[in-house]
Amino acid sequence: KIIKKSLFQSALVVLLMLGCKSKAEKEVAVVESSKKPNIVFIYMDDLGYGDMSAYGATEISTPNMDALAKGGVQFTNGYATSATCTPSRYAILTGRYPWRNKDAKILPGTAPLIIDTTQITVPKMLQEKGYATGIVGKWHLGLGSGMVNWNERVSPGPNEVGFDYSYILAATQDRVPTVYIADGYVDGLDPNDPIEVSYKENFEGEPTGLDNPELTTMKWHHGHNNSIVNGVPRIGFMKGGEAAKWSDVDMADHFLAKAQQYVKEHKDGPFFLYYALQQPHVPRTPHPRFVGKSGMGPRGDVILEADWMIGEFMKTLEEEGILENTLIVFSSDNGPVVNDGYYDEAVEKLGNHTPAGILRGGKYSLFEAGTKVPFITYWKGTIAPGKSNAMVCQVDLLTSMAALVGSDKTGEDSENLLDEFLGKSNNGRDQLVLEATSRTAFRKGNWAMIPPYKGPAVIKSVNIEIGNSEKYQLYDLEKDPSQKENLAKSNPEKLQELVADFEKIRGI
Ligand code: NG6
Ligand code: CA
Repeated sequence: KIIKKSLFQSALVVLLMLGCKSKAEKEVAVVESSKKPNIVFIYMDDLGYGDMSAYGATEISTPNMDALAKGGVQFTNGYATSATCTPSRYAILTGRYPWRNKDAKILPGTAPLIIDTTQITVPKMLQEKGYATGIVGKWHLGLGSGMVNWNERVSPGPNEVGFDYSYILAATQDRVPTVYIADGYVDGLDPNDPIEVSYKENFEGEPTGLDNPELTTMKWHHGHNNSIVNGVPRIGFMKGGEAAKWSDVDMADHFLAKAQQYVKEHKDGPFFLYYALQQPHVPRTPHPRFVGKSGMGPRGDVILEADWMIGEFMKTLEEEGILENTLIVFSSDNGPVVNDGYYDEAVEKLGNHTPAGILRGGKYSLFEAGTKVPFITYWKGTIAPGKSNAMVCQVDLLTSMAALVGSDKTGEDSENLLDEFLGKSNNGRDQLVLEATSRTAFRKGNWAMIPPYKGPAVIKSVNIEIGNSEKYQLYDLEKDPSQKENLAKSNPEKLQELVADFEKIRGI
């Protein structure tokens, strides 16, 4: 190896002496790229603003997530674009508001890919700058372009929108197919036991949560009564693929191992890793070593489990000697929900824990708790620790990361907030359009405006106020972060201002 290297070096010197510019330029580019920081997005699923001790939780302790918050910039006004998963994940990767894409809503496991393969994405932009790019964990942005045959390579998918490496779960932990997909191939599939998936009807003779409750170890509360896998009734029907089915209790360890392996294989960098954990989304299935640890039932236990995974992942960065050359962005795809469709004691054992902190609403909601989430940037030795109240959104990461690596790429709705993300500025965005189950609302300065929407004010099954009202709502978040007092009537000028700006952006 050493001989090879010195041979290469002397060859290079000769080439340089000969004035062979292209080779020399190449060498410069290599040197530059080796200085570029690695970038890791750690993305939680349904972790609420109040679910971390660093954000004020007193009933649960998340030391590893807190270490990121305390050693980095902890944003108190950080947003996902949306109050559900698919649209937020669309935005974080594309820098484009999800409401511009009518397909960006909670997808079934059989939905086609909703990112245009010609569209710019964070990993594509980084690939162009010499980055290796990988995703480990939850995808939920659709796969294929119509009828997917799970027994062949499933494409287009993450590998077609910028990831050189992908190891994913297709949709959600509660949706079929309950298998991992590695670079488009179902991991561990036995060709003699092909997989069939349907969201329309069951396969003959297959048990379901609805008809065979005696076969379930977790009971469904609403939805989630189709195919049963590992005792858990899911959304959608699936047949076959027995050997490829994942083990729910091992999922967190499994993804951690893949993420660590990715880091080890790419430590010479630069790399981008999108590590999308599945917790605390339902079904909450902690590994036995975390069962009972939170005293809050499985929802608390899987938060502790995720916290541990993050600690282990950080240790790997440190052991590989790349912690100080790695920017970590930590956040969650939407706000919290306690009962999201299974009887799992989350409600009964919640005690004094408030997953949304002081915020109103939760997952699915246009109120603050739907989209305001833990949001942290951490870069040891480069980012000075501190808190920031700048308004930032996950949609801004594309343009900001482009600025970091010297790319001129921008996302349609993505602002360059690199200074904010590096803790050098407290400015943030002036305004932001928020989305929840295809409805939109607006934030400007310290104000939040929710236009009138028909429909129930509360989704009873999950017990969350989602923001529907016949009247306009206007809140002063500086004085009233819990959105208790609607000022639409008493401050018509402010309301008009926000409505006008909102409608302009929405094109209404
Ligand atoms: C809902 C599911 C919920 C969850 C959600 C997606 C029912 C009744 N509820 O439709 O359990 O899976 O979709 O969550 O099926 S998300 O975080 O991926 O957006
Ligand atoms: Ca989610």
